[in-house]
Amino acid sequence: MPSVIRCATVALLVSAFCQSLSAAPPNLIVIMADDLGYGDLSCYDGWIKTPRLDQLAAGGMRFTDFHSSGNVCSPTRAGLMTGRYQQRAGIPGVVFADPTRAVHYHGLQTSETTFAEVLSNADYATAAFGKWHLGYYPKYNPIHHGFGKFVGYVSGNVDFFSHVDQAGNYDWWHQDEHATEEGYTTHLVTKHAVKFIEDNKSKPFCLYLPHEAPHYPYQGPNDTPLRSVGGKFNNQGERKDIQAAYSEMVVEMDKSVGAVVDTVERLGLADNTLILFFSDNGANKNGNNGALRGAKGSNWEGGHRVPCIAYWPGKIAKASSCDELTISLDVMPTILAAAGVAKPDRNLDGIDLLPVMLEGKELGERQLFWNGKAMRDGPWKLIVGGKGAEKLGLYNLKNDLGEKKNVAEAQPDRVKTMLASIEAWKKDVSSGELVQPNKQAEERAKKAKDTAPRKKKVKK
Ligand SMILES: [Ca+2]
Repeated sequence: MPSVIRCATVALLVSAFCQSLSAAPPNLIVIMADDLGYGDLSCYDGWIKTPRLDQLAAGGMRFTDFHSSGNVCSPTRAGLMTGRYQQRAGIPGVVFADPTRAVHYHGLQTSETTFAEVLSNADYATAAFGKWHLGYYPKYNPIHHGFGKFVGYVSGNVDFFSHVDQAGNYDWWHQDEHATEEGYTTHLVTKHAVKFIEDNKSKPFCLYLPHEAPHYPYQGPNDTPLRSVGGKFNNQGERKDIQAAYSEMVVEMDKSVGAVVDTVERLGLADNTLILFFSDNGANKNGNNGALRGAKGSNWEGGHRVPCIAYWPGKIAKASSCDELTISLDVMPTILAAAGVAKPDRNLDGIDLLPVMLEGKELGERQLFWNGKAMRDGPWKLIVGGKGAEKLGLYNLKNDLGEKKNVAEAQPDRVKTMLASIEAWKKDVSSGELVQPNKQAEERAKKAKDTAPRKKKVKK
């Protein structure tokens, strides 16, 4: 072959190879903290030094008006998995560990479509390492929702060392079977995450890493196990210096984020990997929600406005910030768009944020809803009830982030319109089929109650 033709052929091959490289679907990493507040991280002017998350923010985009769709754990997770308000999946509240409550038997039904399922059907390797909290029973396990791998726990929290949940049950799983694995929860899920990235460096992957930190029990990496199966214990842990423990837990999670980023960089995958980090709801009183009113469980901003960082070197502008109104429901449409994979054939409530992240575009005004008790319409927040909100309140968050100045009386027309929107939303999200096995659940709860050992009466 003449050398000119040979060179041309090589050039063509190199060009085709480069094109196939640039066209490779990106890797997707979704990291979620548990109960981390708006005022906890140093990159949000918070009280805990988190150098690795700060680096992520410095190298990417920091959201200032990002929200979890729930103000407690399970609902946000159901919304995150499906890209739809969690009420549509029949998970408006926490799936409790207590077997005498019907809701204990609820979970994410396989009739729902998760982002993992869609990506897995598009040949992505998928895995979840950490907290599931979308059903206690094997039939609800992540492996039945599109995740090829699952290591972690299915309840709301476990002892960071013994992996016993707060009802006294052992709760550590490999796939849908109990497994014994020694170590501190944060370290274990990180180990599995790093290995998963290494194992899948040559094909597109989606890693979901829902951390336990900084949810109670308040245990740092140098503490000892507290809970045993069937034993009696204080759910929160035994440390008196709870804030110090909380801080240690956040620091370990920060290191975990660093380990994931380092792995992606070491394998040369950074430019083709989108990393999202956020929290599933606001902090409780042991954490910090900055200038926001309220805390976890409330419909005030402190219950659901959370830190969120997007990182994709070369694609998302460094040290950028986004003030658009965004929500955890947006994660699914965003990562599917990044992957170039079509959305499932059903309406999603979230929207694709890539135009915001990659081109700095504005979303325009949008409405968001929390539990049928609060809503946003642009800068306006209407709150009609829930923890600590006895009376109807209207706040303009643009100049009143702390929800201190109730202007409901001065704006009756706006209140009326927003109340009508909440009613319409409630009707809309309850219009689907009931997906939880309620009758069965009630029967099982009753049986558990009837067979539970009776508590001794305590004399006064
Ligand atoms: Ca939570």
